[in-house]
Amino acid sequence: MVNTTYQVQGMTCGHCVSAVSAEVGAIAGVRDVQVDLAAGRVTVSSDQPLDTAVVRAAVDEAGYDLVDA
Ligand SMILES: [Cu+2]
Repeated sequence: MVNTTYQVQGMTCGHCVSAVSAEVGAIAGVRDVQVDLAAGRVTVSSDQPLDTAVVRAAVDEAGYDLVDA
């Protein structure tokens, strides 16, 4: 299991958390998504390391922006 933390911009409420969790959670191999709304942090647990471009696309699909580390 791999845990990766991403910084996501634009989340403001529980609905945003649900949207991001649903989109990122739908990526193949993702087991769990934990969102820290106050910090704008999204921690993803997956079977294999994820392609950042795929995570970026999922976050974008939800309507938010992945911040470059
Ligand atoms: Cu919201």
